[in-house]
Amino acid sequence: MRSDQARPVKLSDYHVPDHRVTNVDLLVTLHPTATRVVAKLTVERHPKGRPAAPLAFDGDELNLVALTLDGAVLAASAYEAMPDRLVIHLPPAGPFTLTIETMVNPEANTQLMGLYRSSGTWCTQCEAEGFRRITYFPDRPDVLAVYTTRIEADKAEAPVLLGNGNLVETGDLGNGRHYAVWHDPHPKPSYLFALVGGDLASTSDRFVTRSGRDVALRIYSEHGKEGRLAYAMDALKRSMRWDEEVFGCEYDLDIFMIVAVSDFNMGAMENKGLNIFNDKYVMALPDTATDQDYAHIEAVIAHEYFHNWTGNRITCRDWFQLCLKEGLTVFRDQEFSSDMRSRAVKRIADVRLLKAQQFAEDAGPLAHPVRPELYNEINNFYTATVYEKGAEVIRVLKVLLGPAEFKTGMDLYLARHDGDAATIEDFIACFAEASGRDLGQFFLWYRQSGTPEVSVEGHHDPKAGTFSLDIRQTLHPTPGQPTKQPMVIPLALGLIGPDGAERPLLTEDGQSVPGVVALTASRHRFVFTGHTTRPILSINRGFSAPIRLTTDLTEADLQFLARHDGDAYNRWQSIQTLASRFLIASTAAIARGDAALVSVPLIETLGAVLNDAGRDPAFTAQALSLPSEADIAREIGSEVDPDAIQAARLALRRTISDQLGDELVATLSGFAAKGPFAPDAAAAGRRAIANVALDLWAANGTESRLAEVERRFAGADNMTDRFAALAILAQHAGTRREAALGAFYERYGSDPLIIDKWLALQAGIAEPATLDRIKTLLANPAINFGNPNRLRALVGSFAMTNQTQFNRPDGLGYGFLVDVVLDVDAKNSQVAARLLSAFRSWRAMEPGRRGRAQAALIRVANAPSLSPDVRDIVERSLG
Ligand code: 0A1
Ligand code: ZN
Repeated sequence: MRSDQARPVKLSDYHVPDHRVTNVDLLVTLHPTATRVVAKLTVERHPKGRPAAPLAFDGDELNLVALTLDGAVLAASAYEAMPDRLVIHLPPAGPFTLTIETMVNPEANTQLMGLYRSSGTWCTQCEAEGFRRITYFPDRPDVLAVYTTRIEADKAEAPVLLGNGNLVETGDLGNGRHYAVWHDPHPKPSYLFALVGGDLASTSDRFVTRSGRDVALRIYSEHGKEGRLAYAMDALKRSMRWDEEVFGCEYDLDIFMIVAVSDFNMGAMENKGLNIFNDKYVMALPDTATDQDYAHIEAVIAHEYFHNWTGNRITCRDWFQLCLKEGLTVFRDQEFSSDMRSRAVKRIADVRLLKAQQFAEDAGPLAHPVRPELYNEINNFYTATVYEKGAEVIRVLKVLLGPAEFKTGMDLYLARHDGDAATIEDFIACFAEASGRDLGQFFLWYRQSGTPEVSVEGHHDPKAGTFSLDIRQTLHPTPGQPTKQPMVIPLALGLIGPDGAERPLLTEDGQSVPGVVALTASRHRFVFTGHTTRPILSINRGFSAPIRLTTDLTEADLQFLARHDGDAYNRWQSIQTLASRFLIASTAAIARGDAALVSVPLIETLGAVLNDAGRDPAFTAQALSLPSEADIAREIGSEVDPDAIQAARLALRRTISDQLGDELVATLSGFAAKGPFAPDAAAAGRRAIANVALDLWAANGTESRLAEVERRFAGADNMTDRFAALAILAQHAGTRREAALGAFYERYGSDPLIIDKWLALQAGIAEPATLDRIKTLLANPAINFGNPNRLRALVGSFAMTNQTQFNRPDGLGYGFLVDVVLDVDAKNSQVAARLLSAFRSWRAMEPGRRGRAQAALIRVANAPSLSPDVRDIVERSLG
């Protein structure tokens, strides 16, 4: 498998390909088990390649049927065809045509890479190295070719035949067969190739670009599900308009298609003109999707569409540059959602995700730079670090340069590199040139892994009227990086007077400074004047840098900021910091054998937040959502006892429930649903605050309160409210819970995407009986756990979110995950490797759990015949 390059693959070993392909003519004859692929390739030596190099194309489990060069059959001694490689020993010096015939079995393709079948539909997934499972090819992103794809199939089995680019021809072949020819004029790397064949339903629309191109829009799904595509279509049209208006990016083909399939390893894929989606990120109706689903659909539709420029028109030179397209495109989709919804609430949601996923990755054995320098298996680098931190790094750049220079740099990048396979250096050079700045130190954000820790101390000198800040930064060693250099860290800040008014930032010589300071060294002192009374510091506003921040802000300061900070993000952060500090202390008390603590200031602050809910309901919902158990574990950092954390958190929830009952009821009635369901941000915000209030109100488990939740579950007229009520009931053991879970299954049992919600909810129940419940569900023959979404919903949710049960002290949670990973690995190694990465924080556990996690990982390492994907994760996890 994939033996073209020595493993590990190193960025420093990059060299241009010896041969490149400029034109690809494909004939694909679809058959469930024996699909024939004839690839006619125009090949030439790369002028910078090694002059006498043999031709060596990649393959993966391929079966060569025929091979000709310029029409002539090659002698057996002239080439070597293996499942993973085709070598032609003495290829001609000038351009030539290579015709390669291979036979593949889509039905047997359980890896879901290359050409496979999902519910009878033929579809492809070629990123990162899937094209080599279809035909022999230099399957690397710096080989750009023009593709023409002719697809032939049985009309009844596949009335719909789709490819990249524009449709140029269709016709009848007789015998119930037909064909379609698609031509994509834009040169592209093989990972953006796609085709689809099947009996699909669709919905259509049109979009006229700003220069007048009339684009047909089409979204395909299984029959019977086409009624759920309207929101995705709406999100697509909004994305197309927004990208023209904000980034100046216009669509460049006559048709744009999205196909929703039910078996997919990731979220979605940006194939040129033919995006293929996990159906979870396409289909939504008020009765089937939650507000969160709607928001995800909007974001993923936008993300894939935005790749048309950042990823497709400008692609990556090699896979080390993955963040060039992914970080930038996440940044773009975040900006889009911010413009569509509330910017502050979106920022809070993004930072929550970043901390939960990326900070956890950065703190453990799987830490890697945003641009890695070495990999064994590229599939394992589609990570929160490449995506989410990759987006944060671009945000840091924007804060450092300011919006105008950032835009100039971005425009230059889009103009200069259109048609290129580019690098991060190319990208940053555009911003350096546009701004005239040296971005050498900034580049460390791409090279150094780990989350910078920044500590801030404020000193007020009333006599001198100064307020000074002493700031230090530290970056701890991470795998492969024992020593680090100081980073450039922009900190947006404000100084607030006791009256709540923002004070001007004045330096010692009386100069007014903008609201951002940049750290460049390990230590800095900033002195501000004009402060005869002590100001309250608001720092890292809007999460201007992705750092772990500690400050000497007191509890009273944080309470003050929670009410008065003009920066909404920091109002939220202050509440989180208050809650987090309290929960860490309470956890320690419980671990010592004492009772859980009580915090009057925290309860007061939450009460004030609730009373102010009308100002921004969606914000208030975020403000009232306490740090998760995993958040607290991450803050504690070592010797973690998940049971103590859970006890502390549950005790706080009970206190809130008991002491803020009246405020919670008032919120509940104040935000009761009005009128028919609408998925917009304002209506979603009202549902969010009502459901957070309901959850906290019921948290003390009072019979009457749970009965009210049950009533709301039964009476809900949309999935958001119904599922929120079910999630509350699921936290309280007893017949009420089981009845509600049963009723939900009864109603939605035939709808796999909704069953995923039901599975995930049960996987998250924080009780010892959960493991047996999961095992029983996994054995349920009515549920297809061969489907990645089902498996992730049950097993992935358990391992990633159920802190106490995955990390059971007896190690049975770890053992279960290992059993599943080893079983799944042979069928779908990407999904197995992702599940295994749930061990990423094992070293932070207390010694008992740590020992059991290590033993579980060693069991994986010692298993016979691991995939490269799982081998890579287990070796790095133990390393
Ligand atoms: N480029 C896609 C992500 C993706 C990556 C790999 C895949 O198959 C292994 C599929 C999709 C995106 O960023 O959306
Ligand atoms: Zn992407």
